[in-house]
This record gives sequence, C-alpha cells and structure tokens, in this order.
Amino acid sequence: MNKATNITLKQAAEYLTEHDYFLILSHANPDGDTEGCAYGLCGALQRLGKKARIACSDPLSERFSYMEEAVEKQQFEENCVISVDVADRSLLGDLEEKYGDKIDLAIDHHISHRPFARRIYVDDSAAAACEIIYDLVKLLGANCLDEKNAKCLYTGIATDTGCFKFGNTTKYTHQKAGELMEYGFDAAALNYLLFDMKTKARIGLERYVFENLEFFAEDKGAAIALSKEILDKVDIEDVNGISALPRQIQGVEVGIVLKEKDDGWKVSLRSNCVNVQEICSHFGGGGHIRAAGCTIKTADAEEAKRLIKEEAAKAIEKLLK
Ligand SMILES: [Mn+2]
Repeated sequence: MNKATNITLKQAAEYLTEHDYFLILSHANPDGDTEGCAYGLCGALQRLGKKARIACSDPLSERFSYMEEAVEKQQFEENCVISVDVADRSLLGDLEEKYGDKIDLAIDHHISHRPFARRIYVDDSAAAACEIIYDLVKLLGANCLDEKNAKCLYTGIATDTGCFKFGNTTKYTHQKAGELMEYGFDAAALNYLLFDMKTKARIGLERYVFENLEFFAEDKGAAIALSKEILDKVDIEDVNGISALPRQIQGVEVGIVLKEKDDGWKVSLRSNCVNVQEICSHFGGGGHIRAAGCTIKTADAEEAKRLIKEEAAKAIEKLLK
C-alpha cells in the first residue's frame, strides 16, 4: 500500500470532483455521526450526478431510518472508497477484511486516528465528522445539499455533541448547524426523535435502574446490576447510554452499571472527578479517566457488585481526603 498522505480539504474536494463511482464506509456499531456523514455525503455526490453508495457492517438503526430518503439506491462498480468517522481500520468491523487496505480517502475527527487510507483528512477540532463533511460539500459547489441530506449532516453534529451540550461544541458547531437548518427540515422534531423519544421498554429499564440502585460510600457511589433476565426484555438499542444514568443523580461521584454476560459481569463506570480507569485496571479493564469498563468473571451478581464497589469506595475516599 502507498504511504498515507495528509491532504487539505480543498484537495479532498478536488479528489471527489475528479472521480465518479464512490463507495462510502461507516464504522461498525454506527452512530449518528458516521451514518450522517455517509448519507449526507452520498446524497451530495448523487446530486452532482455521480454514482455513490454506502456500506456498513451493521444495519442502520431504526431511529435514523429517515436518512435513507436522502439517497437513491444505486448499483455499480466503485473506483473510489471513502471512510467517514472511522478512527481505525479495525472499526470497519466485517468490512475490514475486504476494504481495510483499499481506502482511498479517510475523513475523520478523532485525535486517536490511526492512518490506514491513502489520503487522510483529520481535523480533531471538529466536534463531529459531519462538520467536516459539511465544509467539504460546500467546496463541491452549490446544489449539493437539500433538506434531506442537510438533515443527515445536522444529525451527526447534534448526536456527537449530545445536542450541543458536550465540551466539544464550538461556535463553529452552532454556526454550521444553523446553516444546515436553513435547508428547511424540522430541527425541533428531529431533536425530539434523537434525544427525547424513548421506547416504553427503555423507560421500564430506567425505572428498574432507579428503583434498584444501591448507594454506597455516603451516597457518592451508586451501583446497579442488570441480569440477563432484565436485559433480555429490551432491545440492544434500549440499553445504549444506560451506564450514564446513576451519575445523573446529584452528589453521585461514581456510577456503576453491571450487565450479565456469558463470561461474568461487564461493568461500566462513569464519574465526575474520580479516575475510574484506575479502578477498572484492577480488574484488567480500561478506558478513559471519566468513563471506563471491565469484566468481573463471576456468575454471582452480589460478589461482582461487592468487588467493584469496594474499589470504587476506596477511590472515592482517597479523593475526599
Ligand atoms: Mn464522530
């Protein structure tokens, strides 16, 4: 494979202008940003009269099904493969084997991007890869965007910033989202769909979490174990983000959610100040300072909870000293 070259956004736009048959790849377990980039860019290229299609190792989530309206289903042999919001080739999932070393252009915003494509454009100051795609399609010329693909790009910006709440949100994030709104989609309805709407099963799961939460370390720790029996009642998507719930409670410093798996309990920790990565490293896990995970290999829920709470309590105590 050729050596990877960092290119400018203008060069990326020229590259797209010079080619006609595009395959756009998003990462496995897709989120709103990678799908928003793929559908937004695909729709833009099609509007320029080019052939473009999308591939992902996992299906588009039901929540994002409106994105399909932004593109036309086209079949053709591609001569240009683009990855969007993919930080590492392994994140292509099942598509890695076929396309891992065949990517012509990678567009990404992860500081941890590990080069795998021939051409790379990474801007880690962008809150979402969709911000970059928006700047890119603007360079491709007028009429690239319409209500439908603008909505896809807005989705990526909104979801990667937690509806403009996270620290990665900049004035440019708001500016670009504002410009995208000018294409006329209903942003309020979209944000309801993305952030407020929950399935009944999800609400049931949240109720279970709050009703059964165990507080410890003078209410600065909160833990909940979710057995297979509980988890089997809901869709995988209903479990997304559940690990963030305990920490929403005022005064809770470390929130712990344990989920039963075949090989033990998968534990997710979220914190405000405590280094939870360190706590998880005791059990062979890792992650980030404020969000980390590990697996405790026991079938016994009480035993798993006791072990993780013990380490968390020590860390909380150390912090308070
Ligand atoms: Mn992203």
